[in-house]
Amino acid sequence: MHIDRRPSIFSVPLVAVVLAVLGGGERAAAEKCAARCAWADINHNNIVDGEDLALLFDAWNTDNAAADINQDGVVDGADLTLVLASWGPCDESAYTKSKIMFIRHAEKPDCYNSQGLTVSTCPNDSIHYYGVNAPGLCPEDPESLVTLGWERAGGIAQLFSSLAGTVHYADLAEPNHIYAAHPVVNDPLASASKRPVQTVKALSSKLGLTINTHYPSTGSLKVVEDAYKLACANSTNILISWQHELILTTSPANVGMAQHLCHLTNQDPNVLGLPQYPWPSDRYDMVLVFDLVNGRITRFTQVPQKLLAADSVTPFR
Ligand SMILES: [Ca+2]
Ligand SMILES: [Ca+2]
Repeated sequence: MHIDRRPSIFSVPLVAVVLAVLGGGERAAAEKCAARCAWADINHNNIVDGEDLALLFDAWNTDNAAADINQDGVVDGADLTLVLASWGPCDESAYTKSKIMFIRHAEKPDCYNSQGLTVSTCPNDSIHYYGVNAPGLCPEDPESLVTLGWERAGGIAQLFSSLAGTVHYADLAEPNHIYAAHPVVNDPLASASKRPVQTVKALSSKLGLTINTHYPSTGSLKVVEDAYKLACANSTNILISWQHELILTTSPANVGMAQHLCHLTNQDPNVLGLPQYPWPSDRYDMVLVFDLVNGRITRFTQVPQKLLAADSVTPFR
């Protein structure tokens, strides 16, 4: 479908008429996440007007990503609704700009070599590390971090806290909210691991934040939904410390937390560049970072922590 690019055609009264005939459900969806101007301003000139509408119609019935406002794979009436609902000048000062960052809990009981790399068996040059709690009073605690993991937890306290107003890596941010999986004992479904909380304990103490442990490991998708609501409504930064197999997975039966965030924003994980494979079981050293503007993911980044000797900078595939 093609139309002339004559902005005068698309006057505000026309928009008002079209909005008036849209169903309540569509309007509610269109207005779901504060002002959607950032989504609908297809040509990025800080106003949603006839030029954006013309671009939308030029791309009608295609998978043009720029005009596919809700990123569901097709440019259609749902995208038209979003453009019309956002009509007018963009108020960039009203945009919410947030980060949702995922880390896996730090090192668990396992065999590690002298470099701190996990190895499948414990040959002569490797050591089996046992879990130990924070006071060091509970040796061989299978649900706690190993000493390597406590070292990482100390590094994380530095990595995510600002020094002179800046965090160590530009792609990270000091969190305003920290979530960690609550350990649950004697539940066949939920994890009893104390590691997600232990991993961010030093950071939370340093920042004066209370770790939100409202959800056990089985509440992984609820945590993402809570975090998304926060990131949508206000400019805020959120760190989530969880079990790696629940953050990133390719299992159709168990949607990963990272994939779920993409689904909440109607965005394609593949277009955003999410890894194609589950979180590697021997990697503790990566941060998955989602930047959001007005509740839409504008960037996905993998940030290597580079804290311990064996930490890799190789991104997940
Ligand atoms: Ca525009
Ligand atoms: Ca669409």
